Order: sequence, then structure tokens, then C-alpha cells
Amino acid sequence: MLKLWGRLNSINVMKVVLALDEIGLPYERTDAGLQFGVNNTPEYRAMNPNGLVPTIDDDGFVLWESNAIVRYLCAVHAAGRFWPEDPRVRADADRWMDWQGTTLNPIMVPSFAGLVRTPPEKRDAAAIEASRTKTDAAVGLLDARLEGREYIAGGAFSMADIALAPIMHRWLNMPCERTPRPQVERWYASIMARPACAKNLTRPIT
Ligand SMILES: N[C@@H](CCC(=O)N[C@@H](CS)C(=O)NCC(=O)O)C(=O)O
Repeated sequence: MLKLWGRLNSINVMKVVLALDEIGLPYERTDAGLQFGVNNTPEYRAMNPNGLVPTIDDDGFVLWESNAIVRYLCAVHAAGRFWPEDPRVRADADRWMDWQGTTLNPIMVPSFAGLVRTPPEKRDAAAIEASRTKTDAAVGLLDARLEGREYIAGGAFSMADIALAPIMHRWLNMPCERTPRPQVERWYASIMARPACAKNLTRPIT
């Protein structure tokens, strides 16, 4: 059975969990990272030299990097469904997945970590506010993207929605001010109607 290592309060692990549950693949998950440890053991580092989560082992094929894992799982098990066969639709999905990992997440991390994982007396208010403002503006790009479209890429739910859902769940539940984003909120409500999203994205952000 496919094995997954990673804690559920990591958005990168959650992408993989969502992909597996959306596809309906059985898997065995081991908590790893932060308080669970595991990711610094020599055995884990032999699989993933970064010492980060998530990592999967699919019948001896070991893979890390959450977006690569989501693409792999969708290509093997959901081609034409979550992995778009049309190269342009797929590139579009890839683009938004990469935007999440390289643009949106890095700017959101300081406000998320500050507001959710740092005790009030140790918070850097200026860093939190700078991150919140930049994230709020970046989410505006996604809102514009979703104008007139049900899903992020192509006409159907895809790997792009899977990769963006956990970070948007985090953003929409962070204890901070947000500009109303009607398209993002409509998209989020529609993906939350899916059993795999409803099951996994109702956890509090920690
Ligand atoms: N680009 C990597 C980033 C992986 C990453 O930064 N993982 C974080 C959790 S989101 C981690 O392992 N942090 C250390 C820990 O949990 O101990 C991916 O998308 O998989």
C-alpha cells in the first residue's frame, strides 16, 4: 500500500492527502515533522534528504515535493480527470500550482506563523502585517482568475484546485483582516461540497 509521511497541519502534506482521498486510493500515513519528529532520522533522510514533509513511497518509488507528488498521483490514477490531458490546460494548472508554492506560500508564511504558531508576546507585528497585506493582494489575483470560471484551470476540478485548497483554507481561517474576495469564497464553498475536501479541510489551522 502507498505510504505517506507527514503531519496533517502542513498544507503541503494536506495537498497529498486531498489528492489521495479525491482519487480514492488507499494509503498508510505516518505523522512526521515538528513535534512528531521522524523527519530527522537517518532512515527518513535517506528517502528525503531535505528532512521535510511530505514524502511518499509508492511500491518502492520514493517521491518528495508536494506538487510533484500531486502531479504524479493524478497522472497515474486520474489522467483526464484531475490531471488535464490537454497540454495547455495542464500547463495552466501547473502554473497555478507553482504560483502557490513559489509566490503565495512564501509571502503568507510570516503572518501564518506569527498569528498561529507564535505566542502573542513574541510576535513581530510589523512582519505579520507586511505578510498579511501582501497575501491579501496576492489572493486578489486568484479572485480575478476565478471570475467567470468554476475552477482554477480548465472547466473541471483538477490538481490545481487540490494544490490550492489547503492554503486557501488556511488563509480564510487565519485570525486576521481580509479583503472580501467573492470569487475565491464561491470557489471555496464549491470545493468544500466535495467529500474529500469536507473531510480534510474542516480541521482547525494549527
Ligand atoms: N517544497 C516542499 C516544502 C516542504 C516543506 O517545507 N515542508 C514543511 C511543512 S509544510 C516541513 O517539513 N517542515 C518541517 C517540519 O514539519 O518539521 C514541498 O512542497 O513539499
